[in-house]
Amino acid sequence: MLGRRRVLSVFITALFLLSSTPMIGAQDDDSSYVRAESLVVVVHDNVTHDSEAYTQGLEFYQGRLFESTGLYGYSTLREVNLSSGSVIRSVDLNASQFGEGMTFVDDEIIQLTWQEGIAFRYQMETFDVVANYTYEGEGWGLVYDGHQLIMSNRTDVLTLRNASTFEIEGTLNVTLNGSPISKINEMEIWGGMLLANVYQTDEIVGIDLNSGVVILHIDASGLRPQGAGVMNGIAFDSSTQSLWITGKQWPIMYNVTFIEPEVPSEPEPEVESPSSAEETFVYSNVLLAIMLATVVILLAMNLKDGGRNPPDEGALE
Ligand SMILES: [Ca+2]
Repeated sequence: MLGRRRVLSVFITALFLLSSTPMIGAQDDDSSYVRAESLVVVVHDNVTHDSEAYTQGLEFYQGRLFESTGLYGYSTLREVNLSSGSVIRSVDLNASQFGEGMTFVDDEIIQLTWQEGIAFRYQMETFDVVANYTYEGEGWGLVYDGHQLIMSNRTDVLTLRNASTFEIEGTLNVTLNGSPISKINEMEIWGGMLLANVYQTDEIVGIDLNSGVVILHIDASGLRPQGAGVMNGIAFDSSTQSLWITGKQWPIMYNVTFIEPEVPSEPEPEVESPSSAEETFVYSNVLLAIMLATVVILLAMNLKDGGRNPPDEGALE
């Protein structure tokens, strides 16, 4: 009888433990982040780009294209003919300075350097340097949103700076699907958001300017010409409402838009399926345990009753 009680006790304990197991899948119900919408690039047109230009900054000003190039001894600020790719005019940086991101603030241009900690402010029509600023850390991308300068520096934290003084006024942490995303490089304001190249990838991210959350995740793979450097250069021409993309020493620049992938991507269901399967597995275990426990309880009760009141065959009518 003690053996039956022990068996019954084990099953009831097992039932309790299984029923108290956390339901896998319920943990995934975290709505604290916005999942980025996945898009792909569609090319509408292309023009020649200087394959010698190690593109670090790319921006239009009233339909005119300007570019900042890098590498020690080759760094420039230049105005470029959009149709031919030829350099209209250019100013060289000192050979010890590696050009980086650039952007317009009204009719002036601010250009970063990579590790030299100095930014130059130019008068747009003359390329005369009218001011310079120093800063800590690396200089990567730079863009002006009409209110503040937004500067990237290799990390996931963008620096917000005063457009007149270059002083730091704030920061913006960039996250993709809930996790920090670093190596934000060349940038552009487009459609009310911040578009940015992610260094050493074929990805462009669309970042919410208030939260830093990536709301668009754009796959631009297939654009990079063979033998060329990484994609780095996004510029929106407001005079024609056209968006252009190029890269470091790319011989071509693409006019693009972004669309949803034609074939629905499979990864999402695959991500969901393991947790669903595990959830089903847990429920099955609980159900099985309940059934087994019920059988044991009924068996125990039956044996108990049987021992106390042996069947009276005479009563079977
Ligand atoms: Ca740009």
